[in-house]
Amino acid sequence: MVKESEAITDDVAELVTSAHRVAVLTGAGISAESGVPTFREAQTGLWERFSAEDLATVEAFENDPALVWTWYRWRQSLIQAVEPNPGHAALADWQARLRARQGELSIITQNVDDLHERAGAEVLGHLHGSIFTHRCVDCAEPAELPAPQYNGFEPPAESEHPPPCAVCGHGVLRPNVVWFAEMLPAEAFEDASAAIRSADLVLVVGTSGIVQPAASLPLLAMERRTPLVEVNPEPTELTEVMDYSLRGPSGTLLAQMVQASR
Ligand code: BV8
Ligand code: ZN
Repeated sequence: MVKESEAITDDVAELVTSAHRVAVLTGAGISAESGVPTFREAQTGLWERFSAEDLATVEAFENDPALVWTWYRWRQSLIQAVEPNPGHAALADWQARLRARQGELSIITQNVDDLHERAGAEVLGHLHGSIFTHRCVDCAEPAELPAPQYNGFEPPAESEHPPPCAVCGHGVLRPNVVWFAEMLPAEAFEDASAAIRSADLVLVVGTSGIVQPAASLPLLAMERRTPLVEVNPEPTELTEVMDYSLRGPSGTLLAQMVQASR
């Protein structure tokens, strides 16, 4: 039966202190305090009539390439304009301290941003790809692009078309994110599964637990009775399988957990 609390309890502090191999699954919520909207929040500007789920699909891109392309380039501008928050920093700090004593903290993220890395952490896998790299829809050749110049805090008034592929000349570019109904990168998913199977503590931070198959990863911990701790201001689809659910913002609670682990 999950134990919910708004602060770190003694038994969570004990788990954190004794953990040697930690696996952390993060979602959009860990970047919320940096100012990056979560996936379930309403869209604005050109995209206000759409949900993120409608836009993050091959069909949406084929149907209106400029609308979807601009959404990603604008989101990339926003991510570039914000900073990692104390939640990202806490995981980076904890990872370094565990590695210093031959332990490990594996970060598996659903996020397409680079805020974990910019906080100094190493990420084991980006299950849903990266917004920063691009490829041709036809020949799949990677393409180098200059950073987008949008104002990340002000949705653009009109959209721009995805550039043509310079290699094959007939495809257009797309971001290297995983769209709905697309397969996840196999290596990232396998590495994530292995890390969770060998962990002695699993954290689930800032995810609604709706999107599959990422949301099934914590079940690998439950099967082995590995302690499961959730950090989220709201209950989620995964709260019921947690041992502990810390009901608050990750920026505060992760910092408290890392403090307790010293
Ligand atoms: C797949 C990249 C196999 C793009 C994303 C029918 C047909 C086909 C597939 C399906 C189907 N029905 C279901 C599926 C499977 C589908 C799925 O799960 N759908 C859901 C909607 C039910 N999954 C897929 O399609 C996956 N592929 O299954 O392939 C296949 C192949 C062919 C046919 C069938 C199957 C691909 C899924 C990947 C999609 N791409 N992102 C982009 O970013 O634009 S997913 C996207 O949504 C994000 O990456 C993220 O992972 C996800 C949103 O989840 P969260 O991260 O949890 O974010 P969310 O906003 O939901 O929640 C934020 C949380 O933060 C909240 O709980 C909130 O309380 C909390 N929070 C807020 N503030 C804070 C906080 N927490 C802590 N601190 C705070 N301060
Ligand atoms: Zn091409």
